[in-house]
This record gives sequence, structure tokens and C-alpha cells, in this order.
Amino acid sequence: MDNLDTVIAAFANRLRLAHHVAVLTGAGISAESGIPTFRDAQTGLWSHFDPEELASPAGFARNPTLVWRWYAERRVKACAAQPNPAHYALAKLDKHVPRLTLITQNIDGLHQRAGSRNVIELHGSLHRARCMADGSLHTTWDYAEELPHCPDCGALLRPDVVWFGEMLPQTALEKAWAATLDCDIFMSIGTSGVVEPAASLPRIALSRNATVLILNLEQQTAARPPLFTINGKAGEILPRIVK
Ligand code: BJW
Repeated sequence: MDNLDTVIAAFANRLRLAHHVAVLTGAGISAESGIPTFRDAQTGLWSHFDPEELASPAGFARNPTLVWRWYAERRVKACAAQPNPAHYALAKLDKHVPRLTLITQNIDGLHQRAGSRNVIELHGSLHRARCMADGSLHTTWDYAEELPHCPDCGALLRPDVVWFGEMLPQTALEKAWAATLDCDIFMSIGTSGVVEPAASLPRIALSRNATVLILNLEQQTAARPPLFTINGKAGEILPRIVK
């Protein structure tokens, strides 16, 4: 058994005894589905696009057409992408543990398409638009050349996502906090852990004596239980943990 096998086996053993597993996912879990992450130096969205222009309320106010075009393109790509083995492993885990709370920062909808239920979307969804006037949500909007408007009141629609400086959806955040405080196992998968408040969740779970797994492609610092770190692709490692 090499070291990776040992860590996987030790973590899988703890998972078998778990009562409540909380999972936080980030862009890395969808990378193997062909969806770019944000902060990869070569392929990350923020290496080509300016978050101030595309993911801030001020950027949208300045140029809603530019922002809508970017999100519409990303929605087309997300719809064309397929869930990968990591998404499917988490959907399977849901059936193996007494309770699972899946918290995602992703807006692509791939967890739901893999079969996960009750996904907590901390940063919104590419598949919804929100009325700037009354806050109503719309899933049937379309962006071609014209900016989309609310079918009820005619006001401008915006993507129903969370931009920098904006509050996260309150109910989603409350559920995420509650699961983090309650869980006995917390798994953080494919996130750089730099964007708050999501970045704090693994630390909080650890401070509450939960077993914490950090799974990331990039090198992680060495750890020992109750903190497990695995350096690898989510789509290769998760199916080995959830058999
Ligand atoms: C793999 C892999 C593979 C690759 N397998 N792994 C406290 C301190 C400092 C600042 C703040 C603070 N509290 C709030 C802030 C401000 C701000 C913030 O955190 N800024 C920091 C960047 C400094 N936060 C906010 O503004 C949030 N709002 C808020 O807190 O409101 C209250 C408040 C406001 C202001 C001040 C104080 C309080 C809102 C954050 C909204 C984030 N929005 C975005 C865009 C969403 C819509 C869209 O998609 O367009 O969310 S930004 C972007 O980052 C997106 C992501 O969800 C988020 C996180 O990124 P993620 O998922 O971690 O992706 P990457 O690319 O960073 O990492 C991918 C990882 O995967 C890498 O590590 C790879 O190695 C790995 N990987 N392939 C496994 N196959």
C-alpha cells in the first residue's frame, strides 16, 4: 500500500462511521468536465477576464451587455458539459451515509445533473435570472442580442449569481453554516479556499472536531487525522473513496 492508498483507506473508514457528512465543492470538481476554474494561471477565467468588469455589481451597471454575453456563453458550455466521476461519486455517497449536505460554490448545475438532491448553491446558478426590480427568479430567460427583461414588470434581469461584495443568499448560507457546525465529517473538494465566506467552512468544521478532508489537484500541506489532505484529481480520487 502506498501512502495515497493508506490515506484513502483511513478516510473511507471514518466515512463508514459518519452520521452527517458536509461537502463543499468548488470549480475544481467541474474541471474534468471541461469547465474552466477561476484561478488556474493558464486556463482560469480570471487569467483572461477581469472580475471587476464581469463579476461585480459595478461592472454590470457599466456594461450589462458584456456581462450577459459572458454568462450566456458560460451557460451554453455548462449545458453541453457532462457530470464527471467526481459528481457521480458524491451523488452515490448521498445514498451511503445517514445524512449528507452538499454545499457548492459552482453555478453550473452539474451536481444536480449527476443526481444529487438538495444541493445548496452558495453563489447562485447560471440557469436562473433575477429581476433587478422585484427580485423574482426566472429560468426561461434568453439572451441573444437583446438584454433580457422581466416578463412580469419589464425591468432588467441579471444573472442570479453572487458577485464580489454581494451578500450570499441568506437561506443557503444559514444551511451551510448549520451543516458545518453539525457534521462529523467535512469534505472540501476542488476549491482554492480564498473566497469568503465559503473559505472559512473547513476551518470551522475542524475547530468543531469534525474530520476534515481537503482534496485538491495542487500540493497540499502534510496533515494527520482529523485533517486529511489528498493531492489529486477529484474525478480519480472520489470514486476510490466512495465504492
Ligand atoms: C482541482 C481539479 C481537479 C483543479 N480535482 N481539484 C473576508 C476577508 C477578505 C475578503 C472578504 C472577506 N469576506 C468577504 C470578502 C470579500 C470577498 C472575498 O472573499 N474576497 C477574497 C477573494 C479576498 N467575498 C465576497 O465578496 C462574498 N460576499 C460577501 O462575503 O458578502 C459580505 C461581505 C462583502 C464584502 C466585504 C465583507 C463582507 C461574495 C463572493 C462571491 C464570489 N463570486 C464568484 C463568482 C460567482 C459567479 C460566477 O461563477 O461567475 O464565485 S468569484 C469565483 O470564486 C466564484 C467561485 O465560486 C469562487 C471560488 O472559486 P473556487 O471554486 O475555489 O475556484 P478556484 O479557481 O479559485 O480554485 C479551483 C481549485 O480547484 C484550485 O485550487 C485547483 O487546484 C483545484 N482543481 N482541478 C481537484 N480535477
